[in-house]
Amino acid sequence: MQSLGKQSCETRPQKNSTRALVVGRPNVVDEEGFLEDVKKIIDTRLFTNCGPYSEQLEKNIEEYLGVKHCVAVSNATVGLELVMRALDLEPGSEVIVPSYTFIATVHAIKSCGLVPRFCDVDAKTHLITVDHVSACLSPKTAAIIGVHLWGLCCGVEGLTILAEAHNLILLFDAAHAFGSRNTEGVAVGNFGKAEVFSMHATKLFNSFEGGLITTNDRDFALKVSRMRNFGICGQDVIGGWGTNVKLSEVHAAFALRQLNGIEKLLRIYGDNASAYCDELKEVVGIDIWNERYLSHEGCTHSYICVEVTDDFSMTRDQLMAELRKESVYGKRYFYPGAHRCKPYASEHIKTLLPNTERLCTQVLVLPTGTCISSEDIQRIVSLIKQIYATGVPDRLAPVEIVIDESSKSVRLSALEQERSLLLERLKCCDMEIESLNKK
Ligand code: T4K
Repeated sequence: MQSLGKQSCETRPQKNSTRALVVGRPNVVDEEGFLEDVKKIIDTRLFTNCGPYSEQLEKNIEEYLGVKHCVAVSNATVGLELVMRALDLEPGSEVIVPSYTFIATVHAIKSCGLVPRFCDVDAKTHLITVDHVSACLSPKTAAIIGVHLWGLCCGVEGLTILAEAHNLILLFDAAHAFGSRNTEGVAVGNFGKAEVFSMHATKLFNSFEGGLITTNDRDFALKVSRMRNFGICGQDVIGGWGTNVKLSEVHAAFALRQLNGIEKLLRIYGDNASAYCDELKEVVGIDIWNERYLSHEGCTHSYICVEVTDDFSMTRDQLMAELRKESVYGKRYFYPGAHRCKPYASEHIKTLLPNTERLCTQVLVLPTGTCISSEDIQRIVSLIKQIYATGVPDRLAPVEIVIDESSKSVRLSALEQERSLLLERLKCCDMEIESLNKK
């Protein structure tokens, strides 16, 4: 039987003589210090339930971001859920969300009995805009979730005005954006009703797992803080509904050590982005997103994102497959787009999000972080240039993507599902063409 735990790790590197370069290899700032903390945690027998390390982490995050309140939780997905539950939105109300995001943002909405209303993103920034959101407003809209992708802050000012004008709640998924700032230099974490960061292993600022909810609203912070701990608000007193999404002391201790090294981490990600841009900006058909924001100090470049356009000598998937043969594991974030994924796809056969759909077929995320040296970047860009020069003549040629053996059956069923959705979509297009031709 296939190991259940391995299902999602499509890119777990294969054994190969060349060192595998992956997206999201975790940063570790201070291993020795952390091991000392673990020893203390074991000695004191204070393992969880908002202990001293968690409290210290929240305090230090508030100081670093200049935000009034931080509530640490076990990951960003449950953090988003908690925030939405705390808002007591009418069940069935719509939440406007970009389809171009990690599926977690959308699943969190659904988990709360709310309905995701998919919105397109700007072709250049990859972020939602006032215009895209406005096009999705309906009498059922209750909230908007902006996602600060790749470490770039959304246009928060415009979105705030729009939300206020329509009496909507504005939230931000800041999973990618710890350390990011808007153009005025205000740290992400301060916008909307609340923002949620991820400290997943693969993030610039990570713990093994973890999430942070930030808000400048005291009452809201208190409500969310109680809800993460079963609704307990005093000895033997339950103040309301709650669940268990606390951050353990070991996770908090690791995050505190990472926070001590945050400036160094930000510098490394910035330097990696500059190195990639220097090398890739001249390559025909490679549009490197990071280049647009190199001079924006508030962008952390927590991901390196390239758009493989039609001018490149092969498709994005063909390039990804070629790179994997050389142990470079790029990721297709966020293929095929949330509105084309289960359980949302069947209701969105007719939803057209042109920019999202283009990005889902063109974007390739490349390795960055502290485990990627300038020599590694050189190797990756040389490979891309070499692959460009060699090319493949047939853009429709089948792509063989190296995947972990344990993921094979999952991948097969996903492809079958995708194929049937595409066929359905094709039918819809044919019908629309026919009806337009008749008019
Ligand atoms: N919102 C947004 C916009 C997000 O991007 C995410 C998470 C969330 C919300 C939710 O946050 P959390 O609830 O997770 O706190 C990964 C991460 O699992 C996920 O956290 C992240 N976004 C997403 C963008 O990436 P996968 O499916 O790509 O993971 P996987 O297992 O393929 O790993 C990615 C790469 O990292 C691989 O190349 C291997 C490497 N890796 C991974 C782990 C876990 C390591 O080298 N070591 C490790 O321990 O989702």
